Amino acid sequence: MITTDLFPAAPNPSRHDETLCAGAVVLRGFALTNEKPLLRAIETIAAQAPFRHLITPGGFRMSVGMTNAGPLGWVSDRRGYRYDAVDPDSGKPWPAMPDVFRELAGAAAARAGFSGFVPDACLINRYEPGTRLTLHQDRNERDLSQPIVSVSLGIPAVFLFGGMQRTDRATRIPLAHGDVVAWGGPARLRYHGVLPLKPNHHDVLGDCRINLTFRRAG
Ligand code: MD3
Ligand code: FE
Repeated sequence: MITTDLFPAAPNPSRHDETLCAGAVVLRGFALTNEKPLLRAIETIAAQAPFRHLITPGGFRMSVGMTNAGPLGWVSDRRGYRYDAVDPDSGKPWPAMPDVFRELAGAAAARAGFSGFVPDACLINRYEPGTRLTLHQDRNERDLSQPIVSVSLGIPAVFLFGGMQRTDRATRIPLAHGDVVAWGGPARLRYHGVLPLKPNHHDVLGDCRINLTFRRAG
């Protein structure tokens, strides 16, 4: 019998995989096979929990639009950054994590060398031309030995990958529609960000970029 497995469970590195440094692997085009189910799932989530511009603890409106799926969602307000089971705009739980999300994240993590990754949070970031994300660390998750998996969709972006201190020199990594990156181990606490997006157009997503970040938050 012939079986087709879009996301093989066993690590099966392709020659397109790029190791950026210990713990950081780019899987070019890894999300393309499930492009349509992913985009449909994002539409369903955004209909229940619309993208919104959160306020930083310092009082600034984030230029990135955000929503979440899964048992926990990342939120920011004047009180700080945290994960919460409830969408503060609706008072309801965040939309469920679609199977296609969980399976893609687990398969990408396994291929990058992080087996057994089961995310409980998916932060969905929406960028328009001009939108940026300043250098930061992701450290609100309980278990920092768990990786983060990111999926880029829509117009391209330049990702900034820095060091363990904000002032360390950052390398620039172009990320295109369908690219997946897994970050863990010694890369987990590296500073990172996204340069302001250039005006561009994507045939399916229009003038926007959507990034999914899968986390084990709780
Ligand atoms: C490297 N998002 O949501 S994803 C974020 O493209 C975030 O929307 C960016 O940074 C985006 O927090 C970048 C890539 C990423 C995510 C987490 C990381 C890179 C990381 C954690 C540690 C090191
Ligand atoms: Fe981040």
